[in-house]
Amino acid sequence: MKKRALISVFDKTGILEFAQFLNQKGVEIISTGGTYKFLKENGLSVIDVSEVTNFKEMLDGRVKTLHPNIHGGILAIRDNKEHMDTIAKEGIETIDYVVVNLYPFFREVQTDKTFDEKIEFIDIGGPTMLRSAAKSFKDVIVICETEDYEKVMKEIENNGEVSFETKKRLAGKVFNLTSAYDAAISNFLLEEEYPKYLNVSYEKKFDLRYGENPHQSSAYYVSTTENGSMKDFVQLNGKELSFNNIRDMDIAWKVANEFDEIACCAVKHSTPCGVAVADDVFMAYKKAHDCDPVSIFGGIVAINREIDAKTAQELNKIFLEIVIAPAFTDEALEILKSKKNLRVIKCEVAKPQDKVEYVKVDGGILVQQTNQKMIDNMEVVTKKQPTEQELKDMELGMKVVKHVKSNAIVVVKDGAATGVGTGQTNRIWATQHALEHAKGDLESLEGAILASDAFFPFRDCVDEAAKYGIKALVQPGGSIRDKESIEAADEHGMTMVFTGIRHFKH
Ligand code: 93A
Repeated sequence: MKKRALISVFDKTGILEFAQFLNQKGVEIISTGGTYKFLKENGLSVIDVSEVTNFKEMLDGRVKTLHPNIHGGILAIRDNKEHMDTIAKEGIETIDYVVVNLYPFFREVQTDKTFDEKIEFIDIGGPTMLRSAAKSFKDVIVICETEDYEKVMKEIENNGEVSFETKKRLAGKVFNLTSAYDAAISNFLLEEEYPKYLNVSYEKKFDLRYGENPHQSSAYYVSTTENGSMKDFVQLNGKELSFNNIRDMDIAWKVANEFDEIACCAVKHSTPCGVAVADDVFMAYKKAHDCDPVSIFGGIVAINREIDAKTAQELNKIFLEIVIAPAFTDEALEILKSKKNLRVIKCEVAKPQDKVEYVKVDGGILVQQTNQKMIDNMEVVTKKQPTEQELKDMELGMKVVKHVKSNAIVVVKDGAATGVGTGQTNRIWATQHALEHAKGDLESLEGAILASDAFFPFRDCVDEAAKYGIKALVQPGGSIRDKESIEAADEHGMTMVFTGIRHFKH
């Protein structure tokens, strides 16, 4: 019996070649409105789908292919005699290829089109045909992505048929797509109720060489429904990005974007190891670098302004994995490009857009709103008041601790995070680490502030900070022993500010 292909594609890329190929193999082509017109205009002999359904396309195209003559032809099991008799009796012929790509809901939902216009991009007939064909994959070759035309043509050319394995894989891809497609629609309609009715919808951006370690396979996916910096960056130079690179770059960019002023953040192993603000880009980098000249080696540097030649020269003095910024002067780019492997990333300055984030646990997933509230209000709880500079440094400190794994303590002086205590299992160790690191060769940390991501459980952190000459502290407050910490601060002649907002990052 003559083979038939049903082709209905929104994206016409590559379809002419593929349809011509099938046609040469003696396959009859059936098509919907736009696809029919396109193929016909290009000289192919095509049958209009309405000839198969005996129905005109109706309701502005909402009903084109939703018909038993289509779905019977796809779903009938070929080696089931009863099925074949049934369709024969109804005058339905089998369909052996289904080639469909959907209305671009993923893309359109992110535009500024109206709500009603977006609704019209919900494809109904397309997913229905795809799902029918995918269920019938033993009998029907189903293609939902333009990139698969080539593969199918090759197999037919070489083997005269498409293997079971390929057919199964093509069917799997259909359900992968349709589930993401439906998830995107549900997220669009239920967005206000995030994360209560969240459905995960991602599409692959690219495969990665490996995951955190070389023996772990890995890929990078981006949201189909949400915007965000890590979706649209452009790589201008350097080696291919790795799993760890993208993760670190995301953190560096988030920290840099906490600031309206010129800011630089260096990240190493998903922890900020240098953060600074300054009046110019060069100084912001220099200060961030000097926070921790050891850890920044092999790190990632994010700057929230255009990078100039002078800064590029300075960046090139050490080995870095990535430099990320919204722009580069031509000269700066040339300088950075002289390092063949250095990944240079251009990314628009933007506050993080994710409304929710996930943490994977074995067999489950935790979903929460993203941490978007920095401070409730700056309440001075000691006799001593903070100076203007201390207040500024406290704000910087909170912006950094927010992105540092708990227990997190950050020491800040004159617009630079000079000590970062991260991921310790108790607060006093984090405090000691941050203080010791910030001190370096200095006599005292006088003039620096110390920021904590969560309340001090005891007065010991305050006492420890006092030993190093710290005179100002910022923390959320909220411990049952707050009084003891306040007393300690007063005893040492320190100022302490409560912010009211905890920034655990586990
Ligand atoms: O409006 S639909 O949901 N109703 C249908 O019956 C139907 N059949 C195919 N959308 C439908 N399609 C979609 O039309 C396909 O998924 C494809 O994206 C598009 C191709 O239309 P045309 O051939 O007119 O360009």
